[in-house]
Amino acid sequence: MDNDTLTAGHNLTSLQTFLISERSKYPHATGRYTMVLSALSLAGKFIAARCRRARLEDVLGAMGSDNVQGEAQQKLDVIANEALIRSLGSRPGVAVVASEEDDNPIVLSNDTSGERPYVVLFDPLDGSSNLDVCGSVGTIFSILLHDRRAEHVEESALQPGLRQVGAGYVLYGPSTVLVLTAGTGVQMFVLDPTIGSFLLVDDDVRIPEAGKSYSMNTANLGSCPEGYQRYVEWANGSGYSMRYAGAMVADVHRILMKGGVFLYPPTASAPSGKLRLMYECNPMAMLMEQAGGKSYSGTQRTMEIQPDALHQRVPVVLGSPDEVDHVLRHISS
Ligand code: P6P
Repeated sequence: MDNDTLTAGHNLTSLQTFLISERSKYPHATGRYTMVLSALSLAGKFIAARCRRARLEDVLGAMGSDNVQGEAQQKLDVIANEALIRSLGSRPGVAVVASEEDDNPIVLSNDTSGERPYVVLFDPLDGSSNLDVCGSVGTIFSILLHDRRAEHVEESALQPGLRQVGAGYVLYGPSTVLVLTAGTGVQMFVLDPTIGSFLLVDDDVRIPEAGKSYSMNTANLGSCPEGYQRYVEWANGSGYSMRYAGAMVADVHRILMKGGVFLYPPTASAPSGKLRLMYECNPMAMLMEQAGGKSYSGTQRTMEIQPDALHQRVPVVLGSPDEVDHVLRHISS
């Protein structure tokens, strides 16, 4: 079997092998970044397993019985949140975690010696209501360097997206997919549940330049600014298709793979947009730009926004560069 056949058809690179290989490129690396990604991978595998059983456990919980650990049945998004906090908290390298599920950042260490250089923000189970209908859901994460100049360690969580040193998501769908970037391109892994490893399937993910597909909850269209209404009218008249799963990770992954544009504009019920800047839009923006795409919030590049609140919401337009440009042309005119 020649090398090409081996490389092309037989995936022999696990996430751990990939991380060790990447770390070897940086002689002064401490291994703490590797530990953070390893913790996120472990939590992702745990959450994937629980998602597979969510409906069954719900049935057990609905009978008023306790689960096997003697705990009252919990909503899976809380379980996912706990898994991420416990996985990250048990590893060196993380000073602060911030979650959609918690009002304030959680300080794991006030150590400013540099031994815990990272802040990890996440949406533990984005789109969790899709679980009730066996739809795809996801975990989204953003990694910042702990700003030791900050007077309070929590302030490290409020840095613009351009300061991210890593970002990614885990998509819990027919298969479990991990997509991540550390600023040198985008890599994609698929979980092989028979061996419990994420295996590398693409070491340089590139988004198609264009794709005649948009992803938006058009039920909100009537309350969106007129530019978005003009864009949708133009797209519908230009032979575009519309796909919308109602879970950001599922919709964004489709666009990363096939091309197109994802939009969540300002609406009457969400005047600043619905999606959160720090742990939804910024990590997705980094992934898009690293894969050759674009991400804007209105006419501003998403990652340039200076955050003023942890759970700040912003509008978002992200995807193929040509498709984002089509939207910007309509909302800027
Ligand atoms: P709507 C899920 O609730 C979520 O936060 C994102 O995953 C998704 O893109 C969006 O909200 C869906 O919102 O208003 O279309 O139901």
